[in-house]
Amino acid sequence: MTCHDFDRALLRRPGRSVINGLSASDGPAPTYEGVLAEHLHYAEALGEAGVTVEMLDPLEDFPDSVFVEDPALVFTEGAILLRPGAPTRQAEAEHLAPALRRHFPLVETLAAGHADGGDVMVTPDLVLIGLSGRTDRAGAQSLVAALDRLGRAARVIEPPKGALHLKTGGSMIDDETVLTTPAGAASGKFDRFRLIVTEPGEEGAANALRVNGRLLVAGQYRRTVDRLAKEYDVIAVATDHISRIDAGLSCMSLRWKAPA
Ligand code: CIR
Repeated sequence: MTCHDFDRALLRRPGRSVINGLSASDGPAPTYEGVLAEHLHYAEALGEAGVTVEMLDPLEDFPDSVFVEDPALVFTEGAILLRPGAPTRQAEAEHLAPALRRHFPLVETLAAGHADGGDVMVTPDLVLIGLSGRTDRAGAQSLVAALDRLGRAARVIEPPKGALHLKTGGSMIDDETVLTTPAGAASGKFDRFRLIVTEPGEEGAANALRVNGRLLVAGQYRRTVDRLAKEYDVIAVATDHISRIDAGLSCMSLRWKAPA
């Protein structure tokens, strides 16, 4: 089964409050205009890659709600509403529920614990769930059970330390290949895949997004973009502003293939 064929995506426009999104660093905050421009470019890139985008209205009370990947997980077979690990993000799931119910007849929920979609890596035969500061063991195990109800096999892994989410440090960019950081490669966690390592100082590029035949890569990481462009049909999308609130390219959409 290939895991990069999509024809639909759900996005949420950033609110002005996005400048107060969670960040582990004390560097400069993004500007609202900067995030908005990056989000628009991202939505256009998804369209260019063959996906129909639905844009939800901003939620000003939830600065991180533009990162719709974290409160849910979606597949052709159905959706799973998650329970994000950050206290300020937990209610994002209930705000996403009406849109998911419109698209998916089957919406599963987590029985216990916390899990963020950023910790979920879908591979052709297995869904990998990384434990993190956001995804605890109870949440990961509840997610394994919910995935099983959708007919998907899953495994819980201890990802390389130091990253916000599993996919901060690695992305499946085709059915055999993971793009990862030097730390991700050294961890051995992705050893069953072919690895491409981000160029020195460009760890932020590891959160890339494969959509159909195209590969969205954070444009400010020029050397990694050039390396990938030798092999993939790359669309460079800047993430200078959203990366200031610890985000990359996978987190701004939920993607799936509608049933035939
Ligand atoms: C957060 O800390 O939750 C947001 N500022 C960034 C979330 C990024 N999500 C993702 O990569 N899946």
